[in-house]
Amino acid sequence: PAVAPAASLRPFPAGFVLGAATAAYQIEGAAHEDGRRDSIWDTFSREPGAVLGGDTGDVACDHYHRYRDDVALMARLGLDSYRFSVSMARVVPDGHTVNAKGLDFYERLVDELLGAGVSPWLTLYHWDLPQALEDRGGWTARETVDRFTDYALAVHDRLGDRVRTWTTLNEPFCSAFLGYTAGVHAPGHTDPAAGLAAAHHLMLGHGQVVRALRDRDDSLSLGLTLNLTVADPVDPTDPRDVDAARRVDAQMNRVFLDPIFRGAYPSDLLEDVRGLGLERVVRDGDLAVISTPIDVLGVNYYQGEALSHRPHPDAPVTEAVTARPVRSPFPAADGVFRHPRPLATTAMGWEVQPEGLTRLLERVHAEYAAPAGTELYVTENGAAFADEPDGDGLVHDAARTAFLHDHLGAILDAVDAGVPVRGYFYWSLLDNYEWAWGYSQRFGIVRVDYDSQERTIKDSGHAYAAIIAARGLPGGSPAADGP
Ligand code: GBH
Repeated sequence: PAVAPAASLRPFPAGFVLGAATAAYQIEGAAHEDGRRDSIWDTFSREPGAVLGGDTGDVACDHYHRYRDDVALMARLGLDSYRFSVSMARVVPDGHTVNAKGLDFYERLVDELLGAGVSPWLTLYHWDLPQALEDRGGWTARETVDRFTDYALAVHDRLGDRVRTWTTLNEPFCSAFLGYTAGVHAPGHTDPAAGLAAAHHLMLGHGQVVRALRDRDDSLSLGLTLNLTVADPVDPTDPRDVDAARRVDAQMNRVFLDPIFRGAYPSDLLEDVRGLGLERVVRDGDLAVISTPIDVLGVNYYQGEALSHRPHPDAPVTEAVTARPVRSPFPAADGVFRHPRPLATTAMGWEVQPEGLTRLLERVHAEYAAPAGTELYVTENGAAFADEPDGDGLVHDAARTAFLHDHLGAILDAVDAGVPVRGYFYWSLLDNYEWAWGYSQRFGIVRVDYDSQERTIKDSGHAYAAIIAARGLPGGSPAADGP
């Protein structure tokens, strides 16, 4: 698409943060260097059939050794902020003893970012629990909450003077229900009760860490990131489909939003999961800790979904990548089935639905963030496409540029509707290790050649850099400009 004239620029609000995100296990490599020991993903990725192609994060993007070049890339793109995660398995390899060399790495990274004028946005937990803790029950064990708190304080000891934004968890839905109930993520269990126990302990860990960090320094900006969805009934006139959509909303969105913002599990959810032992996991006082006020809520949005009470022949209950046995991530999954819609899809098969992001932000703002005075950010959004370099060595990923443009437009639609969204992080800065999909899926605005570790900014990266430089979105959708 031609460069839009300045007149048709749709500006971002003043101070709007434009950044990109990654996570430790997906990019760092150096899996056993400087004292790092196995996390649950090192174990899981070695289980036969767990990850496509048997791929592991042993080397990944070798970011552990190339972080300086990667920060230089961020500066070239003009990113305001970089959202990264700290590997718990690097900092407390045995689950409790602090490994100074692990912290050294994050100190080097943060100093490099600050030197380049890119503001660090730190996530404490993006799924890499030390295997030593999993051996004692992982997130189903209450003890993990205290180990997580001690770990967070150790990271704060080192970086508290230079990192302002601290989020505790990335997507507890995935840690709990993809890891302990669906079996598609580490540690690979398929147990509805375990998923619920894990979800509760993850949130308790979140609340306890927010309290501990706030006690130390009340100027920090604290919160967490949730992956939220827009659950629509396939047939809005069929009460059974409406109920399927309600259940998914309860088990993906409200199971986290309500305890965190309202200090209680939703009563319809408690009804749905009756008999799965949640009441034996929750102790007096837990919900007060979980609902400790937060400054920021990060929303990760990839797609919405249409739910029916009827199975669909083409839609699996979960994203099974290999032949390994899996089940639905929902602990109360009876009569809950996803149906595909006539929408464009990405290489993951995920539906492209930017207007869902507008609706989601409006709802989360009105029902949760605004009453609590919590700032809203989109901390992930992005797409995998099968993009390969062209004859010119460049990656002409027009579909990703359109995806980025349309989702930023959807955020501006929410802003126009009165939702004060504060920023956006594209997922991901780099092509990287896409969990159960291994290296088969590329989400980056920067291509990584896994043989040479060479980085190439894709067309979408250049487009994003132009948007950041202009502080606004060029008018018209690139998708609509095509033939
Ligand atoms: C995010 O998770 C992650 O934070 C990031 O690490 C990852 O690389 C990125 O997105 C791209 O995948 O209910 O079993 O059918 C993705 C969020 C939410 C995607 C749940 C899959 C459906 C799985 N996920 N979703 S299932």
